[in-house]
Amino acid sequence: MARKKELKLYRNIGIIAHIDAGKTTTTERVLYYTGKKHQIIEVHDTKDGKSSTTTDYLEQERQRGITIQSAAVSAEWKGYQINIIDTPGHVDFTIEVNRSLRVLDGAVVVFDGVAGVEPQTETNWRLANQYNVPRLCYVNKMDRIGANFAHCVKGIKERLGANALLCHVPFGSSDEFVGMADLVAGCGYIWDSDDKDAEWETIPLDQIPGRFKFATTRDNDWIARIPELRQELLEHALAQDEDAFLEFVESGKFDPAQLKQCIRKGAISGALVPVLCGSSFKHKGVQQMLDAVVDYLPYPGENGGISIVDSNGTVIGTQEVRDDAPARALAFKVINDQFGTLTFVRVYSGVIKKGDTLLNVTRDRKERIGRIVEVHAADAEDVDEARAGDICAFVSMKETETGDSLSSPEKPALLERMRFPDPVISVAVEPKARADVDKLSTALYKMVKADPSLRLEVDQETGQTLLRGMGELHLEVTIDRMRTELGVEATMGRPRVSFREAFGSTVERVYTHKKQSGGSGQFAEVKMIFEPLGGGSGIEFSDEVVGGRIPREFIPAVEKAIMSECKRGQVAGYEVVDFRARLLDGKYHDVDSSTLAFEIAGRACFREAHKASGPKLLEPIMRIEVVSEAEYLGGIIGDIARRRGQISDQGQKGPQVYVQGFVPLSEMFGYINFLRSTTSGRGTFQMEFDHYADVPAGLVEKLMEKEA
Ligand SMILES: Nc1nc2c(ncn2[C@@H]2O[C@H](COP(=O)(O)OP(=O)(O)OP(=O)(O)O)[C@@H](O)[C@H]2O)c(=O)[nH]1
Ligand SMILES: [Mg+2]
Repeated sequence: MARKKELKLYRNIGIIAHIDAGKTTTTERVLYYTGKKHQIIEVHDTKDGKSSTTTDYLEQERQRGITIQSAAVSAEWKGYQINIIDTPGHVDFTIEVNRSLRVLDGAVVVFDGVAGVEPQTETNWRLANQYNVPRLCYVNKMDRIGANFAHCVKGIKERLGANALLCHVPFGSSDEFVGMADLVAGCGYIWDSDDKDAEWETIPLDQIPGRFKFATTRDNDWIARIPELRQELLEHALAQDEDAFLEFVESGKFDPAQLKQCIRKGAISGALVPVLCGSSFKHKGVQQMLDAVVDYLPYPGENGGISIVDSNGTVIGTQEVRDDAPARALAFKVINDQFGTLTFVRVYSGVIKKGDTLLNVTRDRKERIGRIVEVHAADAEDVDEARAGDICAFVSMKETETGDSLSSPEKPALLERMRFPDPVISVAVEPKARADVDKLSTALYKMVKADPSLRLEVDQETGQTLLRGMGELHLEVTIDRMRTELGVEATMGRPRVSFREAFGSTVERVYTHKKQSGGSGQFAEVKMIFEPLGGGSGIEFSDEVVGGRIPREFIPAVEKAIMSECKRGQVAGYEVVDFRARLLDGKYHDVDSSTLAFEIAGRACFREAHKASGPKLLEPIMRIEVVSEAEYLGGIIGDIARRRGQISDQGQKGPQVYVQGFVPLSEMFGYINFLRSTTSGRGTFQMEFDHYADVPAGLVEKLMEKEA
């Protein structure tokens, strides 16, 4: 069977932004205008539980009015198939943006026209840079009081470092916002009402100045600058094509189709970032945004294929997006719901048919593809095959997890996976009813499998089950979803910080394990050096034994010992990270040496060396941004200092002020209560993990006391 639709007519895009910028609201409009949906539901009208937007269908999403998991929908626009993933903006759910961006070809970055660039916009922008995802900016909420296009564009250029290409200029702001100039098409669009079915009038650029007299100079200035901005856009965009640019400079002429081609080229290479504006809530600019998606964002593979890597993650090739190549796909999401287990994949090459057997290259296991479905938010539709460029889900896969590569068994290849964020906070979890211990562990295991930014651990001292995650909301929502989706009720302890430990200095150590008890004894000796490495570099083990002084078969036992013993450091029992363990030399005995003996020696050597190194305690440091009225600034800054924080930046954000800085997570619990009382409920804050840093020596004991 041939392809139903040419690859060039596909767009796989993500909608990404800071929390509350209007991603879900925009997605809802897209579904309406593309004829997929007849009724628009507003995010803030779903708390009663009676209705839900298409993409925020989880009970927890409706109640809180925020997106928690990314949801895919598809729509048809002017003959193009647009697959959209609506992602969450809350920092606790970054993993959803991360894994979506890994498999998408382009993104629309949504901005709140009042707030401009916000912390999570920056994080998501950096992720999109990492995965090399072309994007366009959509400045939403132009209808809100205080909407400021200039402030937003400035942020896009300065804080995101984007080469912004202004394609739109707003007509008015707040309740005067009626439309925008389209500098590419050379005309303006004016809506006659806020209704979802309102029509817009198209007028030539030269008629615009006479049409408006806005309340603010700022809005009038934009209108006055339209001719200059149009000229700027033309020069800026046509510079993508030398011939077109020269012709334009000499004659002032250009071909409109070529202009679009130039913008497309610049957007796909990342050299240009088209900037649009609108108000999704008031139904203005959404169709124009869809046109821009089709015009400027790439079809699958247009921006290059996916990297093929070896088992160490080193890039060794590229897989182009093509049907006539071996089947290769990347699993990016696993969910458990009423359909059973759904494994979402992005197919990069080949054709995968129902009934095929694929190889999970990551785990070296065969998987049969029983059913293939196209998923539309809460609904799924069976299909017979999936092709290069498609995003779909396989039903009831057994072994495959997020980040795994699936491939035709004859031509296996590992595809570059996504990186998962480190969880920084943990809670002890217990079943509500004692009898539910087993049910709870199965349910927790399922939740963790579906969300790679969660981790499950057992506290070796207390025997408690610990769930680690990205933030308090993340853990709360996980426990709540376990109740609604898997029917298991659990209680959560107080959230705790995930501390870590490190070597304080380089230490060399010899450890001899010797035991003589009656018959055969135990003997193993290891000589090792432990070297601290820089933050985030992980753990390395190198075998430098020469001359068979430790027989080959015993070396893995030493490595295993280090990898497991490092889970409990000598400061306070936290995981030891970022070091190199070099096994230099050792001794063995023909009869008495064994794998076990070397494992015991390795463990003891690690413990002694770590203790002797002057070990350090590390704590997560959060990047925070507080926004509030200027009058509370002094109180907020003083408080950050008391929490061992440091201010990195402060300034004006619309009518409010913002303060950015770095504060240890252990000082941030309950911060919301402080902020509410200090600012009479008007202040807001955001925080996200930034890095681990040493706990000052004098504080270790005090912090550990607080933890206990
Ligand atoms: N005034 C105005 N409000 C808007 C606009 N777009 C969205 N909103 C409102 O902003 C709030 C948040 O909108 P959402 O669409 O949920 O935002 P989101 O980006 O999906 O948020 P998260 O998924 O939680 O990150 C809702 O109350 C929307 O009605 C707009 O263009 N103008
Ligand atoms: Mg949302």
